[in-house]
Amino acid sequence: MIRYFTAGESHGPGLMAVIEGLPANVPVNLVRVNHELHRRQQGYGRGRRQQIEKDAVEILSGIRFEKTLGSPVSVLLRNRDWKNWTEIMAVGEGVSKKEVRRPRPGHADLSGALKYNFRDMRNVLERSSARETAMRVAVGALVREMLYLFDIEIHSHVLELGPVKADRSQMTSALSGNINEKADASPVRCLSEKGEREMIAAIDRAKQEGDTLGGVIEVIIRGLPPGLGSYVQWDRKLDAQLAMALMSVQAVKGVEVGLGFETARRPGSAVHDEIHYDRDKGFYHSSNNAGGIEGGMSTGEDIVLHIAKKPIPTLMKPLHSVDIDSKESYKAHVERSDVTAVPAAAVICEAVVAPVIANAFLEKFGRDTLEDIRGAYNAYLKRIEAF
Ligand code: EPS
Repeated sequence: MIRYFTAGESHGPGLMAVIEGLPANVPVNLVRVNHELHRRQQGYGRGRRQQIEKDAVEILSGIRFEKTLGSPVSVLLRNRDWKNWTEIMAVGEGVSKKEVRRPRPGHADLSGALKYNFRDMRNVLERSSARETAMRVAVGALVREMLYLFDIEIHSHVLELGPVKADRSQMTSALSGNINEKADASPVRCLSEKGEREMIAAIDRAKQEGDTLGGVIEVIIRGLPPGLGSYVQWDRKLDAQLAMALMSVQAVKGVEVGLGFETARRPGSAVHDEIHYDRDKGFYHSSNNAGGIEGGMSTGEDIVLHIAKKPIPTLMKPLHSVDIDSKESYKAHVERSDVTAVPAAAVICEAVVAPVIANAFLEKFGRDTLEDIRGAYNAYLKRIEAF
């Protein structure tokens, strides 16, 4: 299966990953991979860091003549900001400046310092920073190179940002088309123009007030055949695996599949998607409240996920905290940050679900080489058609 690890500190020399399990002979377009990194750097309400960085991958192994070898793919992404931090983040002897002693409520600072016995909480924040998501987007982008070949698409857009809830009835045409194309054109990835205006105004207000905003993201995965994932064992359930991947994204506090929490409030007759059959289409559902997953398996409908991201914990008007040395009350540490990173988080959510989907796909259709996978996939589609 596809496994990967990331490494790297936010202001260290760079980020890296080793990805194992990508099948052999998958064509890789690095321009497209780097474009995913560019998408993550967008979004209204971000701080100055994104003006410093121009994220692009260097491949150190696993790809030859623009195709995967089936061997581990190792990826490097250098931090341009490193040149400003060489002394503070030195691997050898350095200068201990910019120490962090007043933990930010909502950040990993305090629990991390207690756990690893650090008196300078920079040691925690450098790794817990959402900068790490740049590498996860690179990994997701490489995995998506395989998914494209089977017409599997992963889209995202922003439904809510802070107090603003975009009106879904104004999005219908956008939702049926190429969602990413439209969302990419919006500075807040919102498919409704009114929603976009209101979100931008809310970000401006939060910035003035020294505050930050979270939001709700929708991820839509299209083009999956039915039967990926499994009901037979708890850790093989596709929804469980997707939820884990999404909950691992910095600042994510909730994940819903399809109607999610709303299913708990409705009777069964108003929740479950009725089944139909059509000679051309085969089996299909007349609605998709299940969000494309039943019994831990894909149904063949779009997979629809909602992700709640909390506001970034670094507030320019900081909350109450305690100095870990003096134990006296102080305002929390302030460090350069973003007012919101919800639009970027949507792109990150697309990326982290890609390895989960690819693994479910490879589990069903084999894994060593693209040709074998294609053969198994086509045979499965034929069998389903004749079912
Ligand atoms: C981020 C880079 C960081 C932050 C942000 C995300 O850069 P810097 O700390 O140099 O400004 O902008 O990280 C956080 C908000 C956080 O709490 O860690 C990025 O590349 O996405």
